[in-house]
Amino acid sequence: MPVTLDRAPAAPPPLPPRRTLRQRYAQHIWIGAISLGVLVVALIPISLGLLNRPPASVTPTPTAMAGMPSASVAFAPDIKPLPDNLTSMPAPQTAPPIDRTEPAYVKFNLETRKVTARMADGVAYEYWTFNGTVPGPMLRVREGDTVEIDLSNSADAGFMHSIDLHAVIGPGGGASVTQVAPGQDGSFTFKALHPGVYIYHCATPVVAQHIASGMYGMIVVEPKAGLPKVDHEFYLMQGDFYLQGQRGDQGLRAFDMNKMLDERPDYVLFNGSVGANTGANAFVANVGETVRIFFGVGGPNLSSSFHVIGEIFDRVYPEGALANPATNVQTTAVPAGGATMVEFRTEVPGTYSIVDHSLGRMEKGAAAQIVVKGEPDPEIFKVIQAGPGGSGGH
Ligand SMILES: [Cu+2]
Repeated sequence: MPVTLDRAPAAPPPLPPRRTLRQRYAQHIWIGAISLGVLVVALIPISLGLLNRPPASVTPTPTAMAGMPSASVAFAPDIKPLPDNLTSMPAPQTAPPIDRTEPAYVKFNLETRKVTARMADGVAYEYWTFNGTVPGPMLRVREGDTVEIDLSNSADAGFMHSIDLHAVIGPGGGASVTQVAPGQDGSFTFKALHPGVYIYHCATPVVAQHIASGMYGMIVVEPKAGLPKVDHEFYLMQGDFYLQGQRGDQGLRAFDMNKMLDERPDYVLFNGSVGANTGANAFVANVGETVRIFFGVGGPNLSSSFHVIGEIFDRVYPEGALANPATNVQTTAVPAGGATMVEFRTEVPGTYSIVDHSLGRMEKGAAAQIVVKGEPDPEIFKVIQAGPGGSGGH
């Protein structure tokens, strides 16, 4: 619109426009943006250099490290040569049935310590353990018992550790009073109020790292009347493990935090190593006997679809609750941080594989076996004509 100036007084010469705060800062924003652009352009060649670093399995040469020391270290997986005389961990300690009919004061001594051991052929790992095994020892008490837990952290453990037992009612399941430094002890008592199959684990941050290093085990609280007698009890726990390097890399491989956070385990294991309960280490029973498996999942991340190939669970005590079992079950879900108890009677001889039916995990080590010995029963299972493929398949 044109402006009429006829009756308007003569306007004073205009002042230079007063800049608003926004206008003044705009200048700085532009300068900042241009500077950022220059920085990005300058970084492109450096980034391309990073992408051209050697693959993870190749150790950078001293020359390459001189050029970009921090980047080279970040790309080199922490894999050391296999230790001499490498052995698997011993089998975890199991616990016999409770034969008491009265409550008692029961004391357990647990020691947290490092153990470097075989995880798979050609692969070693520095486990963090309760009492030197993965899982830790099976603890067993009776409903109504008063239980003392004495936790000592070995002097060379290198880290603080603790214990959270899911059978405990109290702060942190005990973990709030057992954060013990290397060389120190912590202890507490609790009353076992609820029967069930429970797990325990270290609960020191980063908790998942401690669990992924092997710090878990089982505590069974038998009901006052006890559990039905069976011929065999087996103790088995599943855990997922995250190692530096690529699948197939050999050596002493360190824990990989990023894989753990992404939930991409290299190994999913029963009782801490590949083959801990297969072949010569398989569980053994005879035809016509009753078998009970206490099965827990330490995790830290994966649940289990627990299944015995070629068997049907006569009874499953879902989630370790020792009342009202489900009957005639093929596969039962066991969450991370959970447990179950399953029972069945063996009917025909053979080798029965115990698996997590998320079967990709069997390729990562999640398998155990029960060898059942005895006479065939053709009425239950009879071969008419065997296929040429031998004993493979599911
Ligand atoms: Cu720990």
